[in-house]
Amino acid sequence: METLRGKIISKAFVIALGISAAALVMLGGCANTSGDDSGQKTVAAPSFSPASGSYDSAQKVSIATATEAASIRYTNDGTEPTDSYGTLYSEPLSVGATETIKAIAYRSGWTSSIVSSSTFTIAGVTNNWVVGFSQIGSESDWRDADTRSIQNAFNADTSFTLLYSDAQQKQENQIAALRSFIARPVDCIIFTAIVEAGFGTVLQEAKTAGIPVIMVDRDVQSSDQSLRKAIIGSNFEKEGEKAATWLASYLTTKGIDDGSTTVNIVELQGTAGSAPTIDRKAGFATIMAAHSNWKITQSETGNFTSSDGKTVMAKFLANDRAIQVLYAHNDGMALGAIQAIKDAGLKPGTDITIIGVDSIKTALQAIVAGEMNCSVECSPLIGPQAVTAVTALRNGTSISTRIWTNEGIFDATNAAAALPTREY
Ligand code: GYE
Repeated sequence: METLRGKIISKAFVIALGISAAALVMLGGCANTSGDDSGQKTVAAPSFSPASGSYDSAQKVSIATATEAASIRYTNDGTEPTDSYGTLYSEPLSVGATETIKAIAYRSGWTSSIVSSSTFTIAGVTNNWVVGFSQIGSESDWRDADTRSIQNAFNADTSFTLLYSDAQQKQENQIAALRSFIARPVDCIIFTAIVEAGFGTVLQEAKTAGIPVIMVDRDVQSSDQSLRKAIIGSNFEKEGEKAATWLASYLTTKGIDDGSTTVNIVELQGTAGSAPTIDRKAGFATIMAAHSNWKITQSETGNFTSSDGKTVMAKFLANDRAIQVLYAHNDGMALGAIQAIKDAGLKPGTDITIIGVDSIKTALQAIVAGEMNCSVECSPLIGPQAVTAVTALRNGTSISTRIWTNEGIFDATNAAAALPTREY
């Protein structure tokens, strides 16, 4: 998908110039292939349109490279983009307040371009709100869909300028990003807390500076919740309960659980100390309390990533092949675990009942293929609700401190029907 989007950008650029792709390759080749000692070609540096400068009104800024089939990543929080860091460029950015955009262009097998940087000074725009968004990283498909939803929703409304900051899974990066938003100062902060604890001081700094903070997805610990305005997201504890409730009825129907023989369950937890890990574990445990024969025999973090899900599941299986159920705190880890189960010569979805959370497209496909049994939905499409909440704050309207997202559950009875319209 990412490469495809990159291609679309380059195509659009080619069409805009009215020259053939072949000519452009040559142009790219001549313009920037002085290359390195290995003879590898270098991607042409991105250019901005309009160019950097002072403007009286909000601008739609396009970024392009002369190299065909190259992708572009950019940042607007002062950090340096690389071929794996920064937002993948897909459409013109709405710039309604002064900001510096840095961009890099890259293509597989080529040397990446230098980083181009452009500062846009916007004067005379009075009603624009600058919103700083501190995201935790891109550990899962869910996270990428969540980032896109928020960026697209704010980008679509030219009265907002969204400064996006990717913490790359590090709490200290989030604290630094929040401090830079406070120093600017932005009008509002959108914040997803990587873990619940440890953000009290910086949230107090935002409050003292009079900058409202709206949490999306992951909240901070309860003792710090008075420091933020609201939380928009899912009920993670309910998700854990739904997973266990579904499991109870499935195991009974399949004759796997007679109510007294031990049911051997393993658990792949998400990021340690994060709200969804704490709550998904707790919700599952609540329902499990009514099933005295269910036993969690092994439980470890897979950090919400597919690769760790695979590694940890392989370890679980090496310790014990008699596992009957896998409860994974997200689908990405469940999908990684499916690989480990196959590698161990077992049949996922049959020998081991597998439940995940998120309901990403690839999990629904695994359900349809019979390799996974259930996924509890957790929607990442929070952008529109975030825009509504920030707009209300700008208008001086009060907002609810708890804004829920709507969610269901998928298994073999409804996964196939949902796939064609699934957005993430
Ligand atoms: O379930 C997982 C992601 O915080 C709800 O984080 C989110 C979780 C989601 O990486 O896939």
